[in-house]
Amino acid sequence: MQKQPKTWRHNTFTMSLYTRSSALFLEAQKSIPGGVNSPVRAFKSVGGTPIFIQKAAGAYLYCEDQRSYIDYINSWGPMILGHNHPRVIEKIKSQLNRGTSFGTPTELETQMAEKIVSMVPGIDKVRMVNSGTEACMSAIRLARGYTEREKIIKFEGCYHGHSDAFLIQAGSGAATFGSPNSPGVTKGTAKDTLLATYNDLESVARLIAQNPDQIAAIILEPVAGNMGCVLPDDKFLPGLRQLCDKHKILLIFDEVMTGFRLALGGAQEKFGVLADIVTFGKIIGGGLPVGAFAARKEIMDFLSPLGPVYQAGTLSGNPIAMSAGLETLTILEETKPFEALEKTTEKLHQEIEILLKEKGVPYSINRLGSMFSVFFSSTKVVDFETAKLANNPMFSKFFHNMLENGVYLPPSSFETWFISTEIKDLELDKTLTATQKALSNL
Ligand code: KE4
Repeated sequence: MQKQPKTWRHNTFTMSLYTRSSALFLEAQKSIPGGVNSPVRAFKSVGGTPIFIQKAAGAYLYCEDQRSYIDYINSWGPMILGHNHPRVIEKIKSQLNRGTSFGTPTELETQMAEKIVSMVPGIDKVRMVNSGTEACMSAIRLARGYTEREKIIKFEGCYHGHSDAFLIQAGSGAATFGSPNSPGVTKGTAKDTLLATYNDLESVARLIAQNPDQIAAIILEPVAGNMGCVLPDDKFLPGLRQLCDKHKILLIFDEVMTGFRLALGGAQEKFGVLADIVTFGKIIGGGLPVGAFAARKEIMDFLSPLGPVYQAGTLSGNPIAMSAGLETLTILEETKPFEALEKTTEKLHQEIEILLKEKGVPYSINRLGSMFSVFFSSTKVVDFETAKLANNPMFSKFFHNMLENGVYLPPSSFETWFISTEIKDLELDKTLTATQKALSNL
């Protein structure tokens, strides 16, 4: 018997369910670090062996072992319209016949930029990139170039991609600056990233007072999705806006997850608070690699080739990705599914809550729009510290029980469930039946 990979923790029963996925995972690990191209896919947080997906359609994923799952990951957010939306596929196909990449300006990019500007408040110009990481990394460089300041403030538990400035954890005790949370990130980089506590305006004011006139930007997820779903309290976003105005700091909303999900105009529209720079990803690519960052003209014109702040990308504004993203945004604009998505998510929340109460397990639930998280903890989750109190082993068991009952949740309690327009009553009923079985076997 071949040596099992250290992440192998399926029991024999489960192994038999996923023979092909298990074999593919063993194979993948020979040529891809950890067998995956993004760590969270490896199931390390929940244990067991990742399922290899062969295809998807609508609300469903179909794995290599001929099993189907109701999908609550939706590729970590992009597939708000469900998988393989016919209109999106049609646009991709027709662009394919015209070529895949030119490295020149195309009208599609202008149409995409104009569409985003027409939907999102407070911005005049957009620069396309290829991922959320690139969008957030570029936004920080632009903020530093524009303000001629070097430090940034981010929040514990918020994730803005894997560029060095963001892979920072809270410094020890009195130190106001952070320390690297990954090898390869230098102390020099870490000293310019300050860590505040989500929903704690005082922690931000303190950092500003300790670093007068040195902070270029404050960046946050206006609704956090990377410590599970955590909502801003009523005063948080307006309070940050006031602090930024007072101290001439740029406010950056990382809307890679919330953009075009909470509303056409994202969190800015939902909460009525305008950022200075907004970053996007996920949904604007319609399933293809796209990121973007946007701001008012006076800031964006600092970008090369107009201004001194350099930023570039071989495949930025790629015509296939623009076709998929443009059609996705157009469908969202035409159908305005946000109220229906909120109703579906509310029903899921209410029904799951009844089952959790019946089971008698400690839980708290956070939800906004089509973002949703169940924490196995009786403590309300308002920041990273309270998120960390949740019972991860219980979540892991729940995750695998749901998987075995045909429901694919994000494989970490520090992630958000994403609801797509293709989750209808049938899928809700199946999900609740699966939840009842999953809780009974906890
Ligand atoms: P990407 O570089 O992964 O496209 O985007 C980084 C990013 C930036 N900002 C926010 C708010 C994000 O949620 C993300 C990426 N989200 C994770 C899931 N929580 C992507 C999944 C993964 O890392 O594989």
